[in-house]
Amino acid sequence: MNKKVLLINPSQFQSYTNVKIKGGAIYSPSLTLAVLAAPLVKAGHNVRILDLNKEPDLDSVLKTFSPDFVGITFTTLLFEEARRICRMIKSYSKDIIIISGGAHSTALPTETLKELDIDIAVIGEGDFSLLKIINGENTDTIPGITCKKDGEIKINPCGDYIEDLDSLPLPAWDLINISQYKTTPLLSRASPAGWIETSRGCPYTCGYCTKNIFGTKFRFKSVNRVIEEIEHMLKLGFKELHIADDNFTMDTARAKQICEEILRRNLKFPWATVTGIRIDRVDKELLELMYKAGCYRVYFGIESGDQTILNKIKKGISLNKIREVVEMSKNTGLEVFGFFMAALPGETEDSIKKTIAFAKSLPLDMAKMSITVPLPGTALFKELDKGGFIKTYDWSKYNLYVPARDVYQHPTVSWDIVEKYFNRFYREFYFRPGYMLNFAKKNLIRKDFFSMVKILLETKW
Ligand code: B12
Repeated sequence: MNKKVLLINPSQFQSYTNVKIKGGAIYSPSLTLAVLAAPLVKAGHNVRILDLNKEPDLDSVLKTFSPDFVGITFTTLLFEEARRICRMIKSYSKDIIIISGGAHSTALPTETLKELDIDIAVIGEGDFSLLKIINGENTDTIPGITCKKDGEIKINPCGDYIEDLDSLPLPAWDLINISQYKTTPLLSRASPAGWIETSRGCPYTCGYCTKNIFGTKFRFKSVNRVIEEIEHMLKLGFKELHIADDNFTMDTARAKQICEEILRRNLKFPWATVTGIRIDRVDKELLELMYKAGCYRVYFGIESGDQTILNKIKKGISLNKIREVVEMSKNTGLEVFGFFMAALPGETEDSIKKTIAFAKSLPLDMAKMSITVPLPGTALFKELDKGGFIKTYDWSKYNLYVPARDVYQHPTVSWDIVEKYFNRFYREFYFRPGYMLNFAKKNLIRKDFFSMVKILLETKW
């Protein structure tokens, strides 16, 4: 029997409260919910996607749509927002079955079920487990879900990861009014920009990264499937695409074939690797192909300017290699964005100084530094928790833009030092006369130049 399913994307305001460059936060249509909706729509269920970043009035949607099921996605940072939403839904009707999923539910399913007014927490990939729940299959038989049974919490062991990603239906973007989304000019050339997922999983073991959703095996969509998804998104009105993969260029040959097929089909659209690619998973030929195929900016996870720290977090890259690849990317014509982290394991005043100096020494177009927060489900969280360094499990304090003095005691550096150099990083990187001149020269031709300047002027440096 067809069910009415409401999929909710919570307001991300909580996550970005203290973000340095306010205008740098991305508010795009939710890839997660478009992906989860697709198998449900294909099975004939009546699905609605509600993005509270765009339509905050949950109450009226509950009244007009009166769903049988609600699915909610949230990161750890949005836990309190999820709590508020679930409480609202249950106070509207106790009969609505609430299902949670995503990074936090996967890391702490039992706690999530205990703490929130939800009925089921899905662990890992939810594409088919959600469908089974909505189809009314016996919850005892559905792998990777946690639910309440006779007052007890029952966890069903996870099944295998989805091996054939081409078997997933195309994301149900048509359930979202994408025209209401405007992507910040700092992180886009055209708007609206949309997220595309071409692979899942990453074999690398960076300690601060959440691996428990998609695991360590690199699984990927075929070149034809990726192109089919690109054409689908462009036809629906997306003007730019952002790669959402953990490790898009893990298989450099596949990445090259994707670029070659974009060129062969003469698809013209700007795109960028916004969630970061690895320095050691690109080469000159691939970078040139990416640039020719419309990629205008590559984002690299650089993290630190201190080799000891990079080794300690098992990043597996060298400072020399970083410089070589950043320069190679620039020579190709690509813009380069560097991600850095403060307060990584082993951090000292000296190492954070090195990171700032290193960031300024590279020909980067933009850079972002976030604070290392031990997120549940990561090796770093386990290590700090075991060592007694974690101070609170109040997830609302887990924010990546403020020194995490309330979250944990850092074993090697004080939060005053981190705060001092975190602010210094942005001032010293962006307020270099040469950099500002270059930024102006490069962007003066852009029609949204002044809105970019407005964003930077509104930033509390
Ligand atoms: C792309 C991305 C973003 C995009 C958002 C894309 C989107 N989904 O709309 C942007 C740039 C906006 C973003 C922002 C942030 N992100 Co982010 N992001 C990612 C990334 C790289 C891919 C996520 C994605 O879209 N994957 C594709 C979709 C299809 O997969 P999915 O979302 O995981 O959903 C699947 C399952 O998780 C599950 N599922 C998820 N939700 C639900 C809900 C239900 C009901 C069910 C049944 C199943 C289910 O089923 C889905 C299909 O299999 C992940 C890394 C990762 N490996 O997951 C990090 C990740 C989710 N982000 C993370 C973080 C911390 C953030 C930020 C806080 C970082 C920051 N700098 O501020 C912000 C804040 C945003 C927020 N919501 O709080 C962490 C979350 C960890 C945690 N414990 O919460 C991750 C896991 C990165 C990491 N490696 O640690 N992110």
